[in-house]
Amino acid sequence: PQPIRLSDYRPPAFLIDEVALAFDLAPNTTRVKARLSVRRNGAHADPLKLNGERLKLISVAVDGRALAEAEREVDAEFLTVPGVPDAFVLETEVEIDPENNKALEGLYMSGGRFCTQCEAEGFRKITYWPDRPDVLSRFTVRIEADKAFPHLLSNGNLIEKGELSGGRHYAVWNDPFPKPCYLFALVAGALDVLEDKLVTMSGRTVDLRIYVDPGMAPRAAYAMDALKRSMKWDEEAFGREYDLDLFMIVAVRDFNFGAMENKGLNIFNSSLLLADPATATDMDYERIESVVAHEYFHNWTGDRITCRDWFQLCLKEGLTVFRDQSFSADMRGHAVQRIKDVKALRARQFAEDQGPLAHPVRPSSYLKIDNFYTATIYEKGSEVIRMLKTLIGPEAFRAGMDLYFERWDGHATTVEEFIKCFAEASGRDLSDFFGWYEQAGTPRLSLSSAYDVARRTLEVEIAQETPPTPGQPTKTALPIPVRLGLLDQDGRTQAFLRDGEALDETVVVLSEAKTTVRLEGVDRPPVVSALRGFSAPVVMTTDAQPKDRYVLLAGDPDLFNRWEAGQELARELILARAAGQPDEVGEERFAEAMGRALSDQAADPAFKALLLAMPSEPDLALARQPADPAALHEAREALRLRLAVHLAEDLKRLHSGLQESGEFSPDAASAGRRALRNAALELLAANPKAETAELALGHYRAAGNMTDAMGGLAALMLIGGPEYEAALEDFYAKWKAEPLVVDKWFAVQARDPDETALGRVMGLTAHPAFDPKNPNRLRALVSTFANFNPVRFHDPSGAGYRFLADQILAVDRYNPMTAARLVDPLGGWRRYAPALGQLMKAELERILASEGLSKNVFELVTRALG
Ligand code: B3K
Ligand code: ZN
Repeated sequence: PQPIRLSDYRPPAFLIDEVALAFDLAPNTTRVKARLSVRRNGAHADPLKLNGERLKLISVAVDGRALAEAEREVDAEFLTVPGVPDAFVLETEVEIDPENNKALEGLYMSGGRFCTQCEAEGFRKITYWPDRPDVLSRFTVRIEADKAFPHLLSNGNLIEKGELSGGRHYAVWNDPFPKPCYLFALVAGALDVLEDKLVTMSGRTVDLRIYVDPGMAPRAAYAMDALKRSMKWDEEAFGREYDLDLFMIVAVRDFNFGAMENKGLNIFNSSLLLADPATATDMDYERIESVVAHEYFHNWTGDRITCRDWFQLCLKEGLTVFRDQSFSADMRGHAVQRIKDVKALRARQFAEDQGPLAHPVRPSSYLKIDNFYTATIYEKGSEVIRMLKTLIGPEAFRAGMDLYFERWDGHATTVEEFIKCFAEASGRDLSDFFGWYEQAGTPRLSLSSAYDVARRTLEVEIAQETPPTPGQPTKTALPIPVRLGLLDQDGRTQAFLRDGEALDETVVVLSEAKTTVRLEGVDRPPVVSALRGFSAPVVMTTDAQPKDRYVLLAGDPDLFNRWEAGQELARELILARAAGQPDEVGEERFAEAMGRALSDQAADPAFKALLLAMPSEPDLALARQPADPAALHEAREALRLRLAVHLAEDLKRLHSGLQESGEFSPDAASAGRRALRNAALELLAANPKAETAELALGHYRAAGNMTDAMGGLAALMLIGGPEYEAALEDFYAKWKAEPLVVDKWFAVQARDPDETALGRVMGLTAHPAFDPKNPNRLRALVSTFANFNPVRFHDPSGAGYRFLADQILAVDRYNPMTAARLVDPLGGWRRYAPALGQLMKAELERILASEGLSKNVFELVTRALG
């Protein structure tokens, strides 16, 4: 297969201003008629070439005249019509089979309902079309179906509906906003609806509707609340008002990823929409809030302004993640949100950047764009915008956004044009900044400082270097904002002078390989708190001593760095132990410090819960290579055990003291208290005594909500034994009719670090409730195992790798997009000890040698091996 390159971009040969689609829905034989007003774009004599896959062509007509077979060309990917006029009406009719569409792309069926997923290139499975994001058209959509499908939905406004003979009915929708076809959506079927209203900033009333499985409407209440808060927030933070009179969200059970921002008709994976205290955890609530916001925010950053081509994906995704993270920070607290976002960035994006799948935020070639919906495009894409805001300041940033909305509304554009808006608004030359979009890899910073007592000056030197990534052997220096402040040895903030200005904190912008700043008026020996708030997506090492980290852990006013100091200390202790050099004294000292941090009455429980969680095993595996997952697991557990023993009384006190009484509330403060209580239990579970098992079982049994039930079950899983087995059984019996809860039941077993876990996981693929055609269920078991259970996935026998490869091959036969998403855990093979790495590589080679591989899996496996 030939890669697609950014440098080959050409404007579309034909534009389509208007389209009328008519769907005659039937599970196996849906007819789609399309009437396109086509116009030649520029002076050329090219034929009209439309994408179309898996379509049964019934007819084609130009300006009302049916074309004979010789007048058009059809193959597996295109319909080509030569010699067309400069402006004409093209009519096509095709037949498709939604029921047998298990790729879940295009028009398919889920739970007996019709639904669509078109981004990135699914619309070509619905009708013949120039399937690219820079063709913007006004859609009118007529849907006709049996009345067994009572709701007939599409984008925009409902303009007509009515009854037909033979038990059928129809609806006609019109979307006044020109849009690319990837934002098209259609839903038809039996649904319950939760309705609400919102008055926008200009006083317009918008109808809000969330459509869910019959009986589930109460579980959409939290999503509705999150939607209303998102709409208000976008008005306040960005001046963006919603533009249609109706906003709809539909939940579907079978969905390849989280959710989709189709204009006026978002479609959600039900796992990211439905919640009530009995079935959803606080983490689910949190994700629902952020994803509802994310998809809503796309209305401006994605729908009103879209991407010129798919290389510009970060233009909408990085920016929209930045917006949703800012929203969540306002809803739930900035420090806690930042810590969670950075944890996710490190776990996914840093790992990606260190492996063969590393790519720039704006890649320059691809085989299947579906493979580029990555942590780099999304999370690093957001970090880049965050840095931009730090560099030019909040006012210039807002002015740049305003300019972007004003200039590009209604268009498809590029990252260059986006950055240009900020350069203009700030009057700054941002040409260097563009390197962040084009250069892959995580920059490494090393910071050293020298304090001159006599002169009371501190010289801080920061060097940067980005290691090579595939296709980019040499790297250039990037502009990197490093936010820093000083403490004294007692943990008090120390003011200083920079260029004569008295400050508590400053941003040092690195622009060269090495940058030095001199801070004056530093009266007392300083402790440097650098990269506050994680001001850039980099890995930083410093010359700080453990004692400095203890100062930061105890009192850095920047909570991110306070947390980071704890993580750094823990990481070093675990790595030392994994390398056979345990620092027992250091471990005791760390436990002491954690005890003090826990007793800090002023600290937010959600923050303390984060402090208590030791760096994850995947995080540790990135810190030193080659990684030995078994040694890391053991060393991490040893540190956890020491904390559990040392802090036993504090943890038990926390656990009993935070017990909830009264009604469940999903708000951040209540969630934070539950998080801390469950974190205390999780830590206690590192000490698998009979007493702990009893405590965990009691916790599980007494749980009045899913957060605590899962907290108890997860602790029991870590402890193992008959209590765990009993709880597992009880849990399944209780929840077997609730698909989203059954997913949790599969996932907890997939995370089990016990030796028996791989056998258990393999056994679970034969469980009657395991349905690999449902991506949620597949991910709950297979992806959880491969990504979050390193010690069992990296079984020295290679059985974990073989299991994953078998799953990839099986799923690839019907759902390439989801199969490709499972490849990632094998991609890191070079980072592991050769005995493991070679086994991983062998599985990648086995996959590659299989016949009939999809382009999606082919591309990722080839790159992983490359
Ligand atoms: N834009 C969609 C992602 C589509 C993924 C296609 N493979 C959801 C989102 O980022 O909001
Ligand atoms: Zn998005």
